[in-house]
Amino acid sequence: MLTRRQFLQLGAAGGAALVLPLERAVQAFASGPSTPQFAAAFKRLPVLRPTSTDATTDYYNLALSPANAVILPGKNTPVWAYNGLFPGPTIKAKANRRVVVTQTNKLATNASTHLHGAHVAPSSDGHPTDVFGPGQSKVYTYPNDQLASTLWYHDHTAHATSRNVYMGLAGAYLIRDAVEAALGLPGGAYDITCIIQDRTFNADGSLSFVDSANAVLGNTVLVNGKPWPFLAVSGRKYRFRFVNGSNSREYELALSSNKSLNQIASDGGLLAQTFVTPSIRLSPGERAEVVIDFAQYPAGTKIVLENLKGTATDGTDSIMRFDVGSPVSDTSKLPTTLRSITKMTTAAVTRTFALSFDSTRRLWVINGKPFDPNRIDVKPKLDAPEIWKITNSSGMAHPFHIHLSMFQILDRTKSGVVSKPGPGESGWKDTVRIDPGETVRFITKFTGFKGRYVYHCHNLAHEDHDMMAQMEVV
Ligand SMILES: [Cu+2]
Repeated sequence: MLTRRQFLQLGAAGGAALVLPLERAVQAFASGPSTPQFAAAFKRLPVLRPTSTDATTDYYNLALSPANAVILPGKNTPVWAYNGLFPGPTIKAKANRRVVVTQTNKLATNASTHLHGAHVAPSSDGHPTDVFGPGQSKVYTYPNDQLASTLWYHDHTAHATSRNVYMGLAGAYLIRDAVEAALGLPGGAYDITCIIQDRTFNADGSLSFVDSANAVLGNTVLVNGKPWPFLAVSGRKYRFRFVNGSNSREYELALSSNKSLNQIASDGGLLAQTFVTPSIRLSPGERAEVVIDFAQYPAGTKIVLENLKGTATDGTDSIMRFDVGSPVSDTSKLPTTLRSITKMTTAAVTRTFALSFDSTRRLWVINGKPFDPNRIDVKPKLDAPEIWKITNSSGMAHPFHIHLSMFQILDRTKSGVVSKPGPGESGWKDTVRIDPGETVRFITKFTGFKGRYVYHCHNLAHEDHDMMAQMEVV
């Protein structure tokens, strides 16, 4: 009899065998984790302080520079960092209060910072060609006229995103609002962001980035820049904001206690209702927030956050561990009903997109075309709802991401079977996993800003090679 995990691993290995990237095939022979698991203490992401504030705006500075991170025991890892931190510092914003971030590039390479999930003007969106070079600065303005949500900022430079993010250019950006505050969810020290990224290291501790058009997969799972960390928790409720900041790896989060996760939010913020689920799939770029009540476990219990998509041979089937301590008083709540989400249902415009691999050019393409910043692929009208129908005819999954607006998934179709999105995918999204052979339809509306934005696969290997296209909102 197979366990659930063995079954899933078998399914993943069997179904994907033909498209297994080289990196992964090599890792399959690994005999165990590359570095000790659950030996490093969990690191909370530092929160960036504004340099000044006024009636409408908080002002921040970020410097992009080379830095040394201590990731593996006893070793230094040269990284490219925001303010010297791997990952970068967390920016905490309030809905409808502006944030202005002045970024200075002290790297020897171009940069362009995209705030993933943000509703912003094109000039602040971090378009792949809107780079600021070594020695230059750029001012990004974020209106935050959107719902409470877990966003993340990361580099988006054309054809260098995969390398730049791998080297460390990523950080969290949280938006809060009054609706969320009124729910009484776990807050303060009990509201914890976890940026999950996989990396491979050279013997000297340096990052081993090998550019690939298929997948950039690491054999070491980092959470907030620490390998497979352990987190001491009290016996009470915690809120975790999981960000899949990995280049190519998809995770499926589950608890080794076999208890369910209480999912409260996805990419664009709170779900309508808390979704109790045994596991959550998270492809690159996606976010999921959960509440875990550790009061249900005796002190001394150790619970691993597992990755049902990983493999035991290299340890990527684990992410981090919660070490449960004594119970403490807990006035926080886990409401069933979270936020009202008005369903979008009709649109006058339907666009179709085909995701495939161009085997002649060895590139990933959208509607047969690789990314060309001089070409406008679609021209959505401001404020006019659109349905996007995206078909993946390739052998690999693609996390499809659009800039400027959140969307609502309408349905998934595979082998002629149409299914509605599950509760965890029924809120606001900016990235949706499209499995091989699958068609996904979502509905969206581009509001607030006219101009050029990109949409692309968020497997950064695919994005760089060259599964990205451009829209101009008119
Ligand atoms: Cu892709």
